[in-house]
Amino acid sequence: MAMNPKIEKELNEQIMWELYSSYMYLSMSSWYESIGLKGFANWESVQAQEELEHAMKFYSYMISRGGRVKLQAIKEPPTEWASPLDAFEASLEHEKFVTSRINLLVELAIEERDHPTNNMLQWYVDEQVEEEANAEEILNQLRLMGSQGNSSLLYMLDKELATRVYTPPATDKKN
Ligand code: OFO
Repeated sequence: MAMNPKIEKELNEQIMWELYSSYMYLSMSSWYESIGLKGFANWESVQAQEELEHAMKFYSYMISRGGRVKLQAIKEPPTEWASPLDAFEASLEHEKFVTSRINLLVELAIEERDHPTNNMLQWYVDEQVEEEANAEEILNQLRLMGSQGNSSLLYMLDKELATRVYTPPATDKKN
């Protein structure tokens, strides 16, 4: 059993983008640690773990379809940002890019009549709605504080972001 080569190529590229997402959020996490925003650092580290999970979900799917996974180079992420506002603007922009990649994959699966791949991708379609909404929600709070940041509000938001916990995926066969 072999995979459609066009789909296989794009899924391999997508694994790289998900790993890049993980790398970028981990880089954000370390930057937040360096400026003393431990709650923000926690939030980004959970995000980095979720992105690894996204990459592994594609990986397992490819293997289950007889595809050949070929890992690609992951580019170096930025290591600092001008402010938390700047970092969340970059996150939202990146998630919009990832959404456009998922849409492209769905369109390709439909074009190639690859129904299982189209079906698998619907999880990512829903996930991207959540990914963009999460980044946007925090971005809006940061915008309300003003670009200079109101330190007591920032402290409160940091406390809130400290509560995010990584939940490993359920061991459902589809996940
Ligand atoms: Fe994988 O969702 Fe963000 O990038």
